[in-house]
Amino acid sequence: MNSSKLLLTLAGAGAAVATLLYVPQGCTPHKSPAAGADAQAAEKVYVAPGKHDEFYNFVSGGFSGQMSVYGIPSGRLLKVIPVFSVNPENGWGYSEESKPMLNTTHGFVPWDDSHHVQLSQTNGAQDGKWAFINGNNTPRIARIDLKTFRTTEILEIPNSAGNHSSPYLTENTEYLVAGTRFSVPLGENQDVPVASYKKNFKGTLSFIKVRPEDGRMNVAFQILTPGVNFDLSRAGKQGSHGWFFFSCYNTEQAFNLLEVNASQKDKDYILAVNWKKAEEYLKAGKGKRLKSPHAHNVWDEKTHSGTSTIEQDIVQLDPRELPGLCYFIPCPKSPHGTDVDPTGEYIVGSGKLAAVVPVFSFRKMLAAIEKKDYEGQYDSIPVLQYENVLHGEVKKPGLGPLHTEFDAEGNAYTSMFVSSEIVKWNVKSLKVLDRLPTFYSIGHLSIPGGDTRKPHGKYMIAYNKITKDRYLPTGPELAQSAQLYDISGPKMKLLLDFPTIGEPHYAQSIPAAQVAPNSLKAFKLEENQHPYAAKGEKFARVERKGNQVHVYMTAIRSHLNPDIIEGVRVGDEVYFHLTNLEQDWDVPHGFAIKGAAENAELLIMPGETQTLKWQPKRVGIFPFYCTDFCSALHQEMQGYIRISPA
Ligand code: CUK
Ligand code: CUA
Repeated sequence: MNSSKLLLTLAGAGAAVATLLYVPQGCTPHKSPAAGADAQAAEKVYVAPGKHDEFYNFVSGGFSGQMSVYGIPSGRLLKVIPVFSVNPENGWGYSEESKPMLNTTHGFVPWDDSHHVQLSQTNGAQDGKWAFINGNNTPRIARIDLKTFRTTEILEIPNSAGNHSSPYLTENTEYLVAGTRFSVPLGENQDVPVASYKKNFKGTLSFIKVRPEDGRMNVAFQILTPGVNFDLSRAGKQGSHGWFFFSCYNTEQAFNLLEVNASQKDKDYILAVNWKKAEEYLKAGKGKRLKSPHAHNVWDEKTHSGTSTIEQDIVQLDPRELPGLCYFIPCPKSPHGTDVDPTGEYIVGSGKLAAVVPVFSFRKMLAAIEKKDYEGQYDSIPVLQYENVLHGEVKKPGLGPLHTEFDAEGNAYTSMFVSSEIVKWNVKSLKVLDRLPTFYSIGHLSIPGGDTRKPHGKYMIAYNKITKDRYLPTGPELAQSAQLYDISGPKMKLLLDFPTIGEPHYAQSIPAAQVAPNSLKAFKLEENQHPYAAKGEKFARVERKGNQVHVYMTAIRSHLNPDIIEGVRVGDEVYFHLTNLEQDWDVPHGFAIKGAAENAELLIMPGETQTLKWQPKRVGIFPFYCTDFCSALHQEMQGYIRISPA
């Protein structure tokens, strides 16, 4: 059955289920035969009022461009962290301080499509310092600091389009990678016919170095590749540390995937990259320095502001000239996920259109490389022989395998998009142990620590592409959905559904105990080095510089100061620099002004300064106020600004 047919069938089934389950008001619902089982599930996900969840779950927002944070097992939404898209709720991308964070070489780009979350690791285990997420559309990687749950760095990836194979990382967070999905022409002359694809279009794999002390990222080097499409990637671990594995499709190098089917070949590839070798080549001065402007945006916690610089150069390595750097492993039918098990020995390929799940052996790969046991070359890069690298195949796994994660007992869990199920199998024996449907059409799945050397197991979360009848209908546009499973026993068990913000692709979870104790409560006012901070009510004032009016405003329960502003004219640029003087946890103040079309509100955390720019266009009296109910006298936190004729 082809995938669209199956999807239609699923949709049909969904509608039927909806008809069965929808109980109009006034009817008595039938007692569900599964009531006993449901009560057990409820007990497992119930987190009593005032109690905390066991795990944080960081979920990519897909086309919302954000990251959301849930508690597991309750499925409660704790926070939406704005990353690549503006967020009027707290002024991200609207405040003068956060605007530079969304700068790129294309200018201000306040939207993206974020697919994959990666939590930082030390010695192959989660360390709770940072979360990384990719921007797929305008190629970027962001770093979120888990002390503040804020985006503190965004790096644009040069020579890339569709930053999909990203931001997977090595087991000491030495490198993050960013593999380009769309091959594109590189360099100065990009005005070429699309039909010249084979000649002019190239792929790149970026290796981003992460500075251990503060997480700061920079492009260490790029590997030039043939014009294929890179999809996903994973680093080796333990024995295979030093290698990275990238799945790629369209090895036909077709530029029109509709007319020329990109899946006509029986096998595409997983590209194995020896990044330790790359480091040696770099040291020996082998790379080519290329002009590749890219934006690098960094948030400073002392000034509470972002700055954007355009960096110019990168070093590119060409594997055609550098032996031992790259090898292709054949992988059946349009591989999507490529995942490495906790031991680092097994590499799982997932051909979207394949009837088996191939599992490769790292040791066999090394042996084949040693013996130069190649089936040939692809664009001057050696291609290993499928059978010689294969550990074995999972037979009849289901339809449309996409992604695999692991538990601590040597088992793997693979998502099946087309047959809409999760299949549990044993990595050594390759035997299928269990399968369970998802509702509906699962994409990624995630086990806490399931991509590390030390999976925590216990839960698995499915991130589904289709919601249909799972919740009360909300018109044609529905929230997307996650499902929580108990995987502590031999059989998987569905516990809970919870809706997500945007399309959830990959997500990761971490024990709350590794993050919660470090969570910051307030910024220290005395450390505030914002150039326009007013660190006490006595510093509140208005200063004019030409046509710029700077309002140094303070907020503390329960007044804004100054609260009456006059002497401002149409044509002036008004900057409201708000400093929140509070030092108590959970006392933000908000700020908004009538008719400020170019802005949203500000939400200023204790000890912090943020700026709203306003260009008044008409004469009048304009009220402003605090938007966050902060005390019994919150409604008194208000004021007026008078705008006079130019
Ligand atoms: S992709 Cu979304 S289901 Cu962008 Cu990681 Cu596989
Ligand atoms: Cu401050 Cu309401």
